[in-house]
Amino acid sequence: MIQADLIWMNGELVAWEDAKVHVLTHALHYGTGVFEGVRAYDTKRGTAIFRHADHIDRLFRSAAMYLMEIPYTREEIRAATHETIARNNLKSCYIRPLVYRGAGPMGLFPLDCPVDVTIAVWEWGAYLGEEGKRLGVRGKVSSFRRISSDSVIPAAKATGQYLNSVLAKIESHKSGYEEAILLDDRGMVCEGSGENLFFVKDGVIATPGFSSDILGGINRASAITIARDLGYTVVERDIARGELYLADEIFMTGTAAELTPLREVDDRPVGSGEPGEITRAIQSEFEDALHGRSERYADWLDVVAAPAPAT
Ligand code: PPE
Repeated sequence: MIQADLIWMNGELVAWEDAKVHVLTHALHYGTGVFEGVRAYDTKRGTAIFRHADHIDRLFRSAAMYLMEIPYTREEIRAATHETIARNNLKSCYIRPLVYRGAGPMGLFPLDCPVDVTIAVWEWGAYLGEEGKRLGVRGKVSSFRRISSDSVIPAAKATGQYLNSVLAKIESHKSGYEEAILLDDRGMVCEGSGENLFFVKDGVIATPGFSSDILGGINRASAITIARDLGYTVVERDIARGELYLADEIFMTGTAAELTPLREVDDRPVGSGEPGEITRAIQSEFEDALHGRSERYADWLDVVAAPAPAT
């Protein structure tokens, strides 16, 4: 991991090495935190954060669903993020805002614990590899089902919920695959361990909807918009596991993974075994949007003001 210099903690920038918590931090014991994964890109307009307002909104919604009140406004979180990027002199980076129950009374009842907020940034390359983005990755359906609304809140991006993704990720890694595909509690296709999933058959694009307990990915929303703008039909519907084996194309979207095609599922090639035409068309527009090369999606970018020159 490439370290940056400073991390924002409860209103202050502290040295990376000093960004520490107490061992009785509630979230460490019970997973009572919510977070975001955001990326900033080096664009011709300067360093620009992709769909920043949408990520901040989701952070506040995730916190609200777990009855955590964030002690800052959306605008304060936005400004703190800009400052953290600028003060670390990063042109492009991954951004990890985290809101968590800090050290306070022990025990499951969390509402008397403080709500702490941190924002870390660092340089992070392609999550599933540059080659993965170009040639596609190999996925395997996980033996672990995706968490369901029966027991937690899958639409929230909550730290404790990620034990589910972690189990699926370890299993797929140990079995020699790059990514896990989780089915929902009904056995329908849900998503990757950290990505949403799209399926293409006979020119129509399908993706699981919220009734499959997906995380509402911001890149999922972007891919849907781009696909429709390119003239494709996109439907949200249940996808059976067996349909994956009949797919012409499959791709995944996420902040870390960006848009990554799948070239194999459960050892069966997806389509020709190479990323297909529709995947390529959407990926190309999407990459242009991320990197500020697209006029059409220019308002998806939140440009970070360059740091003031030292006086
Ligand atoms: N599902 C899950 C479970 C998930 O974690 C992510 C993002 C998505 C879907 C896609 O959401 P979005 O980024 O808004 O399009 N996963 C984040 C964490 C990855 C990690 O390893 O940490 C991310 O991509 O930042």
